[in-house]
Amino acid sequence: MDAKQKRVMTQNPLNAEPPIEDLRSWITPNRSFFNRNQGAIPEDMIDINEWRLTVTGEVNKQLDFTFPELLEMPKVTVINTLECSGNGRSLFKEKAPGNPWTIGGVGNVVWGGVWLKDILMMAGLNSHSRHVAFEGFGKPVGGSGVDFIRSIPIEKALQSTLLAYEMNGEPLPNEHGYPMRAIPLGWYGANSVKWLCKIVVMDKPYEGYFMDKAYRIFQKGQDPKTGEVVKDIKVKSIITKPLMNETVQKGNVLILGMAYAGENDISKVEISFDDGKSWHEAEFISPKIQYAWVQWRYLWTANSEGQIKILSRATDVLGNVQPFEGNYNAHGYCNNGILDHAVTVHVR
Ligand SMILES: Nc1nc2c(c(=O)[nH]1)N[C@H]1C(S)=C(S)[C@@H](COP(=O)(O)O)O[C@H]1N2
Ligand SMILES: [Mo]
Repeated sequence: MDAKQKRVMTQNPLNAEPPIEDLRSWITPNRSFFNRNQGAIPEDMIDINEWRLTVTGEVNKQLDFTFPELLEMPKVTVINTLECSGNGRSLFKEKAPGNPWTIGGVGNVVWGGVWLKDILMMAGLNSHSRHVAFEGFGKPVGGSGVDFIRSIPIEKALQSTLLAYEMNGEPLPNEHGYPMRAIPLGWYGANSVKWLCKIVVMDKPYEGYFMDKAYRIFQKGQDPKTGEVVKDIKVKSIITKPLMNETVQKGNVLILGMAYAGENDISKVEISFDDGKSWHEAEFISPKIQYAWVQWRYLWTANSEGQIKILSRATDVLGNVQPFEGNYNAHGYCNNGILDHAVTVHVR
């Protein structure tokens, strides 16, 4: 049987989500990883001999790294779940503009690269080094017409931000940011600048469209800039089996899913068949490590025929519990609502 294709939401720029079946493996294969682009993917792959990673701004000395120089630095591999903040948008009861993601705007990958910290230490920081801005290639298309630049606080840059050049053991595919992308671990995809070429250390957050207008959580009528910046991934669980509206046989039914909470570990996942009146604990069936989602399963005995709604609820180690309804906002970001992610099945 042929593998199902991704669901393309827009072709240019490319925005696409994998079939839900592809989210059933703990590691997401490169070909099944979602695509999210504000602009065009570089038509010709960046020439690795020409490419430099420039580190500038509030540093003691500007540095230009060649790709081989970065390969010689200590290599780290990290398993990290990357989710687009718009994931789950189409599941909000109220419509929000943007790509109509269901649950597939997320994937878990073995990233290989170098710590941003190592590079910043080589450049040398000073008391004005407060934020780190990432600039990537990528021709702007569509409404915004501006470059994709994002900045993160220096603390995050020094603690847990990877500069990745490998995705599941392969060089980063062109559409996923070849030759390098920034990955603030456990944070939403918007912070993961692809086709990275310049790092600017700044004394304040970078100001621009993708910092101040897009990727802010605000309500209609509110000034976007007063909203919270999209940063760390919120606690969430998804059901990957059965599929929405699937027909299942009476008897034993295997329920599978993933749970993740960005920087925090998941402590439990529970399942409900009665709209949240009673909960049953699911079992973890994958490795459980920081920044990576955990796979869970629940073996359900479906006793009666008819339509049943399956709910899943994740809790992280800090006690954050997935809410019944996601916090609706103008751009439809960060939907982690339990009800919005319920799966209805028909028992025969
Ligand atoms: N240069 C650049 N980097 C980018 C983007 C972009 O449009 N241009 N999109 C961001 C967003 S919103 C997400 S969710 C992720 C998506 O990465 P992917 O296409 O590899 O899934 O890349 C981020 N990095
Ligand atoms: Mo995103």
